[in-house]
Amino acid sequence: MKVLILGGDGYLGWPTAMYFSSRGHEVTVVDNYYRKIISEATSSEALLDTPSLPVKAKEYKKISGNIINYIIGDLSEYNFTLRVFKEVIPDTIIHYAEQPSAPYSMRGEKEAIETLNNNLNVTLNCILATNSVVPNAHIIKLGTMGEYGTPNIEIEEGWINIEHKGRSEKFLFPRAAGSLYHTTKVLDTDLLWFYVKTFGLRVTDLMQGPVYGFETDEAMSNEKLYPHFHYDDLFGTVINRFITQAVVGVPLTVYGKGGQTRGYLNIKDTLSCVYLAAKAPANKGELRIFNQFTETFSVNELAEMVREASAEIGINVQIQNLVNPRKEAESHFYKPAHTGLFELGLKPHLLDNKTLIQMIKWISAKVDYIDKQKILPRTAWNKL
Ligand code: USQ
Repeated sequence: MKVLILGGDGYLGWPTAMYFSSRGHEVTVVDNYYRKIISEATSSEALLDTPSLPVKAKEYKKISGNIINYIIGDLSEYNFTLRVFKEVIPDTIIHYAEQPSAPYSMRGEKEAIETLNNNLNVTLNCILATNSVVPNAHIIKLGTMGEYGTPNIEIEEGWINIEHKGRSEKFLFPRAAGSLYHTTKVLDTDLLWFYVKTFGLRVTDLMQGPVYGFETDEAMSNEKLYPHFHYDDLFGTVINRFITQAVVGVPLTVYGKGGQTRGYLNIKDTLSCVYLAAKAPANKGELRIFNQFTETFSVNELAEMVREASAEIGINVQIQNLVNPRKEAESHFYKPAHTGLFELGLKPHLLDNKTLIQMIKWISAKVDYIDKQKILPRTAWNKL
């Protein structure tokens, strides 16, 4: 496959590039370092400074012999996007090029506008350029489980049949996002669905839960090839944050009552899921939706697991319930379906003590780089 990865410098973008490349596919990544720029602008730098794409591509070639092509530019500009598509002529487009942080999108007016403009413009440009240059190509779009929110009924994989007054119809499962960022993903899905119907595109929308981890087989322990690891309140996801907090001696920051339950997955499983979706593309005119996570946990359960794993290697961890900076249900029903990717062959890496301890040990070796000022929540939902 000729694979075009939009957002190829990101936490998931770069590991995905290596994953496809190491399996013999021709990979081009595009990025404008937006994530890095806004991390720096908000004092939320990643744990380690990751090199630029040219340096990473060179390092990767050294250890694997494979070439990853890179193009630097802003995919929210249509002319640039069109040029990239004409240059690459992809079979598969993997679209990660979005502002990925819920707290960042709720930080203020500037960040809200930026998130909405970037995320929707890139999605629309991706759709239009695909239709114009490669209408048979497969778009794989990273959505989020947060599109569904936490309804009091079981969550289906994307679609639901509804019977109403004696008639029935299939609809997108009702969405109820909990931040502006999550709302942009709902709007992305609506855009994709509209153009799947209109242009007959083939699209897979992956509703992914929070991801944890940093180590992937393709990096071959070369830390220059690791993704950005964030532990700050804006860009760090909860498991990555708890592990860092355990190492640096900050009580684990459970927001509110801690009953918030989500579907989680190891970064290695993100890569397999995207690969499985790419190998078995959606049909023309199909918007295929998979719920992409391997197991569910409440925040309290995660905090307990991190405390136990830490205790095994002699680290004493405290847990603290903070006033929740977000507006979200803190104790709720949660039962999402997630069979589609398993049916395609997903073999999950589940969260166990061994995985947690490995992560804790790796972070422990970097303890001098951890800045405690970045840990407590610096932004709240009701500020806007
Ligand atoms: N949480 C805490 N303490 C913390 C950080 C988070 O209790 O220190 C809680 C949050 O309140 C939330 C849960 O943990 O209930 C998950 O938070 P998160 O920051 O790990 O994840 P979230 O903001 O929802 O976003 C992340 C990614 C986003 C992706 C999403 C999937 O940043 O790109 O779309 O996970 S999902 O959560 O299923 O919508």
